[in-house]
Amino acid sequence: MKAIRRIAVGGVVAVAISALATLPVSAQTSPATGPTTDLPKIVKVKVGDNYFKPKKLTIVVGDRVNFVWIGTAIHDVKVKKGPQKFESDKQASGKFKQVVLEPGKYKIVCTLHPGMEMKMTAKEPPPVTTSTAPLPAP
Ligand SMILES: [Cu+2]
Repeated sequence: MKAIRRIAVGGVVAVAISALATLPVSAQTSPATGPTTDLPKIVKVKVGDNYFKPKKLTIVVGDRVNFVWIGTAIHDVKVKKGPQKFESDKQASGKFKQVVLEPGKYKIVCTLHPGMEMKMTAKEPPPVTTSTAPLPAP
């Protein structure tokens, strides 16, 4: 019984952390007593004809960015500058999903169209404490 569970969980987790062996995963598995507000989200980014929408994006580490092609031309998604490198295929439709595990600032471009770019900031997840006071907006 235990063996089955290990295989099912291991397959998913191995893919997510393979690019980043140093990130502590244990923090996410601690038993939550309060509301779970730090669950990973799926954040949608549109890949249009020569633009990304939104052009500026802030996410939390662990979120999955879901790039969705909405135009007709061929584009790709590539981290030109940033702590975690990823890159999609060159494609005219479909999706590209990426879990972001490295905090920091990213510059994401389409390598086919100069000027087609976006900025993304990945924040550290809030520390696990008993305080639930919201931080003042900057
Ligand atoms: Cu493009």
